[in-house]
Amino acid sequence: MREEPHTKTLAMSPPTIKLFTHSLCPYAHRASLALVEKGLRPEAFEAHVDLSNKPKEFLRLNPRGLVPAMQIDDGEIMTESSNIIVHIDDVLDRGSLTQGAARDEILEFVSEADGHGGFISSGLSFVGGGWGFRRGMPRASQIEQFEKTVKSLDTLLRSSGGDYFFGSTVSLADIVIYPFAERFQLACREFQGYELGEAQNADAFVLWLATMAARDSAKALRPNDEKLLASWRRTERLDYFDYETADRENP
Ligand SMILES: N[C@@H](CCC(=O)N[C@@H](CS)C(=O)NCC(=O)O)C(=O)O
Repeated sequence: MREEPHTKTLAMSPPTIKLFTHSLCPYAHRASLALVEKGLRPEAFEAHVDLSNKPKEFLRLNPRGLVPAMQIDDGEIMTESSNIIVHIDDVLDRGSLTQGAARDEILEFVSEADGHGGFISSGLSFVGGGWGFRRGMPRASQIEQFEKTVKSLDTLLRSSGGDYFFGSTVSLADIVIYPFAERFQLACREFQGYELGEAQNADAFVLWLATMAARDSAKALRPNDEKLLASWRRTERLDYFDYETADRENP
């Protein structure tokens, strides 16, 4: 059998990806989801950082000290989860996450996901505000704003022609929202006694949550709910892992 020239083997070899992450951080969860959807195993790319005791080496590479931060083949460190997931989709061939004609719409959706008044900012304010949890329902205006964003995601799903925000395959749009949706669903049930999506008859959104939760990527990256809830009840903070050692295996 004729051997392939060595240079070709090198050109074809996939990039080495190192994701500085905290396995309980919802922003970092976006990057991990994108990488697992591309066929990588978490063990192959995760460099877990204890945010309550950041290693000097991590701060030297990434002085702002936030996760996620990604490094490809010893290249420059890249930060900001929404940029990182777009880059992942661009550099890894397998299974486009910005497929077809909707690419521009998906990229716009991703770049606006963290905006003021969107699902994420109004969800954080619904469950407590400032990354804390509050027991009981928030003010009427906070309920109204959050429900409006859930409704608008529900409307997008109803018109998408598939189970996901932009059609019948998962995209970066689903990935940018899901880590927060997963946490809000659990937190709303626990702290507000409120079923996310059901109060507004957002059936398509409820179905989407179940569809996403059943994906292998989501299952591989989800901590045990009961253990996570125990820490949430004790600390009453979504970002408790910034202040104490914890990870997906020991949330
Ligand atoms: N806008 C950033 C937010 C990242 C972020 O806030 N990460 C938190 C963990 S969830 C963090 O690194 N916290 C450590 C700190 O604040 O020192 C992104 O989208 O990547």
